[in-house]
Amino acid sequence: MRGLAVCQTELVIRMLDEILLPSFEVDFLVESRPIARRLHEAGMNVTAGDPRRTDTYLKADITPGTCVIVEDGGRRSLKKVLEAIRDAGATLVYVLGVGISDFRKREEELKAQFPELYYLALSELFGGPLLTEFSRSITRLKVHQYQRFFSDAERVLILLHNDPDPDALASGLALRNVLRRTKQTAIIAALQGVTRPENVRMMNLLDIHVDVITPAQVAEYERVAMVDVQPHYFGDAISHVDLVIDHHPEQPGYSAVYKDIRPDYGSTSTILTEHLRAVDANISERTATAMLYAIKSDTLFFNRQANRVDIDAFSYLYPLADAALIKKMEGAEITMERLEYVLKAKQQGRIAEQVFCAFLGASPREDFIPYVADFYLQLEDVKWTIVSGIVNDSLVMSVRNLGYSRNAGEFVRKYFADIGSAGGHRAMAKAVVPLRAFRDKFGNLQADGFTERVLAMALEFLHEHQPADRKLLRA
Ligand SMILES: [Mn+2]
Repeated sequence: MRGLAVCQTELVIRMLDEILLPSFEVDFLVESRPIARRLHEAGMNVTAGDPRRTDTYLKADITPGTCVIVEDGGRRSLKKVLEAIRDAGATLVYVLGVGISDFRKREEELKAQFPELYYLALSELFGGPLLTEFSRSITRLKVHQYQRFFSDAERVLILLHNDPDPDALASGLALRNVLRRTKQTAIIAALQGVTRPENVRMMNLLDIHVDVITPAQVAEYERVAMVDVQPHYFGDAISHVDLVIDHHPEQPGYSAVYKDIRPDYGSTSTILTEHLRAVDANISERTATAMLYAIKSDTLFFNRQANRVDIDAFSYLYPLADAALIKKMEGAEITMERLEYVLKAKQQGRIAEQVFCAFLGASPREDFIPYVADFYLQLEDVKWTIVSGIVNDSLVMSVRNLGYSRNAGEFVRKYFADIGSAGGHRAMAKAVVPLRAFRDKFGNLQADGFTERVLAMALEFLHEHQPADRKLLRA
């Protein structure tokens, strides 16, 4: 493809020449004869001419297919230049802003007169990669510091939250990799082991071992790290922690020697991918597979709280991981036991205005509840699911929605925050309420009465703050 670049600055010319050749054949047009001469002597295709005159472009032989790049240093004469280019018949016109502080405004101004042009700002084109590089060097510094701090310990502990999920498991493996340790010298542990079948399957397929330990045993380790969780989670059980890496909102009231908390990240594995990249670590297929699966699972395959960094980490890990193994881990979601609860929900559940509500009764494990909630959200006519059950002496409720209506977290907080724990995101939320507290507030409801009551709450919540016409659209 042929290009003509209309520039004033030598640096811009040299840069474009370096970037565009040899994929593009580019001629440069400059106003200043001395610059033209100098660059010509340096071997570039540079001619001098008046950029405000149409015949300059006719002489340069531009056609509607020529890509014309015009440097914009903020001069008033730019519009004249663009007019001349248009009159000469060019249609592919790019304006490259250099040192324009408010380039959006400048773009708007120019587009009012030349709607077909494209505006690119040099700062924006370079900003991304440059900032990534710089923030990587900050990460590198941090990683070097904690690597050193952990290096002289004989055995270190990597502690995960209870019933570790894929992100916790993968982060454990990743941190062991950053610390350059083996399973003998860096122990991955939790106070309560893995129960969800798909997570057990992940552990088996990837041969991940999680020790179950007591808070007293934590104190036996010279260095303690926590991943995907922060010390407040354990209450007073753990008195000392050296390193915390987590993507949940930062909690006050604890001190750690080092921490890296990034609440805008979709997973802790994303943070650890950056740690590994910052120090150029070799990532084994096993670790990459675990981390890739973790990012997928924590962001519900980029449906929730995923941002550019998660997608970056994903594409970095993808070629290193075993895709077939990930497929196998995902299939592990469906079990006979879970299908029993799906059936129960079908018999007992109610649906109104695209809200599906069901009460599963006593459930031996908590994971049946979110599983059933996720399951029914797949139905074509369902936009919200609210599934509850009783685990031990508490009512556990999982709420899911397709993400473009009201906030699921707000729903559980509104009705249950005063009697239990309730919280979550826009598209998924959870409440855990002691049965006694629930009965005190709502009375002693039987299964059907319970479902009706919750459904009524959901509809009330969805109808609030919604203009009538929008309600119809979404119904
Ligand atoms: Mn996580």
